[in-house]
Amino acid sequence: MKNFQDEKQRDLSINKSDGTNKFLTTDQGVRINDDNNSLKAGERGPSLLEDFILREKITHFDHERIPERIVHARGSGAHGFFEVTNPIPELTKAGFLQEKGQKTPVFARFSTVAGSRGSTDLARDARGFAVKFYTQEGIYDLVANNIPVFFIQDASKFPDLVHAVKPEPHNEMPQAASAHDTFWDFISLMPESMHMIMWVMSDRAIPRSYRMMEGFGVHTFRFVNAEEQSVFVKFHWKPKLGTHGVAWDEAQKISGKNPDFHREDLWEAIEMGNFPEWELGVQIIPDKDEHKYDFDLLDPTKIVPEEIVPVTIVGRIVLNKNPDNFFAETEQIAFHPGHIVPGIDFTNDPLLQGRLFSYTDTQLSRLGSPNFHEIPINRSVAPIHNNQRDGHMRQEINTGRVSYHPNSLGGGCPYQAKIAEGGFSSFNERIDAHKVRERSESFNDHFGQAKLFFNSQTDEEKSHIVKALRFELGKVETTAIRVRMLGLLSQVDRQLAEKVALGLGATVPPILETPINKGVSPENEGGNQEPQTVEQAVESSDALSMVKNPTNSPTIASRKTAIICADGVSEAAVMNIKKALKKEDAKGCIIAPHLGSIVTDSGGAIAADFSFLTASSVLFDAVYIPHGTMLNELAENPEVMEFLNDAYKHCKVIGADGDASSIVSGAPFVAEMTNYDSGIVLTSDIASPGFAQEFITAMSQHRFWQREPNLYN
Ligand code: HDD
Repeated sequence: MKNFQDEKQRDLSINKSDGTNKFLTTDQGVRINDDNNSLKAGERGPSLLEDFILREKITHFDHERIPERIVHARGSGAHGFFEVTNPIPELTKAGFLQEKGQKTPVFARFSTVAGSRGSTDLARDARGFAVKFYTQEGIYDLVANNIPVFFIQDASKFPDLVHAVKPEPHNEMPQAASAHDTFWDFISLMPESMHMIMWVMSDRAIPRSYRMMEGFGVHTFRFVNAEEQSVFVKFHWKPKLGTHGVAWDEAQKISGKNPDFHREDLWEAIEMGNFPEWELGVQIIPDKDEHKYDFDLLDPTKIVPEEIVPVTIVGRIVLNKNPDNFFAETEQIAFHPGHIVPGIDFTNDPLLQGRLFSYTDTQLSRLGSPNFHEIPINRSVAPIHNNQRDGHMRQEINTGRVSYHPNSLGGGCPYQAKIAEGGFSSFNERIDAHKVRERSESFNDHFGQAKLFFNSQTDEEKSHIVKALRFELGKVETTAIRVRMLGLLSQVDRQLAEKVALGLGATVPPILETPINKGVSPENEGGNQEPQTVEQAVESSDALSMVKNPTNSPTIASRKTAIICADGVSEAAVMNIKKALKKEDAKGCIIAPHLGSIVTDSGGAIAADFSFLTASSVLFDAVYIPHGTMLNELAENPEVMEFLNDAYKHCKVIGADGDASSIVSGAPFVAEMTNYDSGIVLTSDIASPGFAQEFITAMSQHRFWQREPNLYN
């Protein structure tokens, strides 16, 4: 099996163009002499139709946009590689998983789901986590999300779900937001969505960074080994930096201050050499255990708790190169859960089965041709030979007269591959069934795992879920929808429903045995969808909580600290914290009343990275005010107080030393504090040897959620 040492070998297959030191030409290669003036009859006369240079330029411009993705339109991507750390040839014959150290080039694209291409990164939403593996046996796409379950069980409901969450059709509002009537109307009638709703109302739906999200293949897939034996498999991505979110108030402010927050974060991390990294893990379920659990493995609204089937790590991805051109790569990349290689196969999950149709179909509409596989970012590194021909924008020049099989004129070529030669053959699953439009009764538990998720959260996380639901349902105008939702929530957790109801000024309805109260729409009455709650084998799972998540580590690598300065700041203090942060691969940014240079206490100069106008507290993970002779200027600056107040409200570390401590202790929020929490690092000493370390240790806790008023105390 050939190895890719780095992505350079793949780059060779990409058509790159660089205009440096080149003549400007038309698309036909004619050198252009004047690109600033159109051809006219006289210098003040009308433009001439014969100006082929103008017409070509404007025509191309007029056609520059392609339809954005129906969902996941807003995204960012990067190149990198996948490396096997723990080969599993006994489970799968997939060539890229066979040998330790084996590398495969990848391109990963992260996205929100509901918003348009230009919408904010910080919407409350699931995130897409799609990875294209350019394997030697063809393209393999793992088209995953950062949430391990989905809203619906059957693909036929996907257009309805998406119509409900997208801006409402009469007025195209709201953008990139689920907090509106049509979404909750649909959800309140779809009890199967309750598990996913718990996840999207949690901080998973407002990640701190794409680099700090888990990824999940959602469906159960199959691995198939060389003996054609199969096991069921669930895919997991585990982030090296742990799983972290932001506060909801912070997310909303970031959306205004920097809607490209996640895009910029991914780009900058890669430019700075802080390469994002995830481990790829698999949960393996033997074929014989298909019916062993109290949920159905084919039901995409269910997880397999890690306490029941642990995750085995098989490799890692590292993203180490930003795209050269957003459109050519990130926009034109075409993912498809049906892009699989020998050794990986599907299950009969009805959501997955529908996806297998949808993705090719959408590429035809979006990229406009069945030749989308020829776009450089979509090209397989494995050679392609078949009898597909022609179509819009065909790049390949197929030679010879034969474009059919079987043939004798072409010597029977290209010829079929035997399984032993790497030919794909579907897993030989036995199917013996009636043709029905029905859902299996084993899909009916809509509340059991929603409860498991909720029970696995810390009190702070539960509190966030209540507040998110109060926000979302608070934006719903139709009272009946709110009440219906409270009815469904009460079947997840009575206290949760009551706390949400309190914020809405409503009462939780009694659980009546009427379909409407269970969320089932009147048309479904008598259908086979009566929701149930099944007792779970585990009561709580740490992997489901972001705070207790086993992926979390104390690293502060690539986190950003705002160092608030003004003329007279202590140069030694600034250098000290910057050095300490750099040692941890974190960054200190100088924020000052103006851009340019800040004069330090020793007469030196420090360059400001941002002014108070171009920076904001919500764009940083921590705030530090060094001592110096600038006390009065900063203490009287309302922008400084806003910085500190937001940092406090969003549960971040705040630090100050020497006389600067008094700025923090004079801040209004100090009055609210019952005791100095560990996220406030103050010292009156101007040369405290342990200060920087204490600040960094506090930062490594990421957020001090216990600071917030907690609804579960
Ligand atoms: Fe999907 C895009 C993930 C259900 C139909 N989906 C898309 C992307 C991701 C997912 C990550 C963006 C890929 C990229 O970056 O280009 N989708 C999921 C997951 C699902 C899921 C994890 C449930 C487990 N999707 C789903 C269903 C359908 C679709 C049930 C249709 C029946 N998804 C699409 C699509 C998209 C898409 C409309 C839009 C753009 C694209 O495919 O290329 O076909």
